[in-house]
Amino acid sequence: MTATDPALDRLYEDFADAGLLPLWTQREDLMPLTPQPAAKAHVWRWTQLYPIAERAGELVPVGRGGERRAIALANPGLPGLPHATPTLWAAIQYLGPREVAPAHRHSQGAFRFVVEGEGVWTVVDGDPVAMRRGDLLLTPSWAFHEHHNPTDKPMAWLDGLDIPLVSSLDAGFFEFGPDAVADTSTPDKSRGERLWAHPGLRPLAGIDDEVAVSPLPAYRWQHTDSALAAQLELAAAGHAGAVAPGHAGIRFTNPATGRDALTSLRTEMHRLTADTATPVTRTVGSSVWQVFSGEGEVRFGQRTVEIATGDLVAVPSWEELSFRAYTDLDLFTFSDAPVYEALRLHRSQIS
Ligand code: GTQ
Ligand code: FE2
Repeated sequence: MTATDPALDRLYEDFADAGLLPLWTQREDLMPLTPQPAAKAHVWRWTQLYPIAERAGELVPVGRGGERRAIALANPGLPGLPHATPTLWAAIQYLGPREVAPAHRHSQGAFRFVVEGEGVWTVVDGDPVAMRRGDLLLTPSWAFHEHHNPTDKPMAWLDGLDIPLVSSLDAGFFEFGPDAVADTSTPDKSRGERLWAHPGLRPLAGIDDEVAVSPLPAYRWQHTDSALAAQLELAAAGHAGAVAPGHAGIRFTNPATGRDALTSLRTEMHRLTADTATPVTRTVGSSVWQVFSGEGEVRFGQRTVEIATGDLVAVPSWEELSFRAYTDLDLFTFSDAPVYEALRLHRSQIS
């Protein structure tokens, strides 16, 4: 029997006419031995991103329709798509002096992380939240949000969303909000923080409510920094609590449940002391890392790339990954881990 067998040819034609395809010709692609991501490990430089965002600020208005001056990291392995990885959106968003990004809401979940600058308030379901260096700000799925910059300086930050995931799940819904800014006040502390940013203390109002997404809209740098510093101090004194010697790490969690702050995205901050290297790890699911401060290198398999403040790194599923710190190195990261864990598809390997 050969491929030119006319009966066999007819069978394949009939498959196509009937809207059918056999497994046996594509088994290796459909069911690989290990994940075979199309996305590539890639690094974007902050020194290139920021000036490009500034130019967009001069040339492109922000307003209703386009909604945001957000410039997405496009993975070179996913040509034509504004996807950092198959599940994750990562963008630099730029808001000039006195500009407003109008209110809307969507089923995609989002956060903002600030590497430099301050002065924008993001109003989340009517609660104005200040954005400052080192802060993580949440915009959970379906919460109305708008951003306004009442200062005379521009500000840029990192947006992380699950846009590609929601797109591949055909679960995207979107609604425009009112055109006028809901609340132009600029409080130092959001209402959410005033209620929830007290360690171990939960307000009695709604204590029995299920709180699926974090009621805390902001995770402030002061808290993140002191949590990381404490781990390293304890480790230096011979106590447990750090990830490894010279490696501190925290996860941003929902204070009501202890679970991930957002339902589809995991967010963490890692601190490596100078000369510390992490073990080579592979994880199912993809991630994006941003250097918050310091210098070091990231290694994908045999390829090593130097990284510095603001640089962004996309890591596909099952890629060999490790970091080495040249100076003290703070790394923010987000991933799709909660999704893989919910589906029990998570796996990792440390070599
Ligand atoms: O700030 O609301 O980068 O809706 C992509 C989509 C930011 C936002 C993005 C969004 C936003
Ligand atoms: Fe949005």
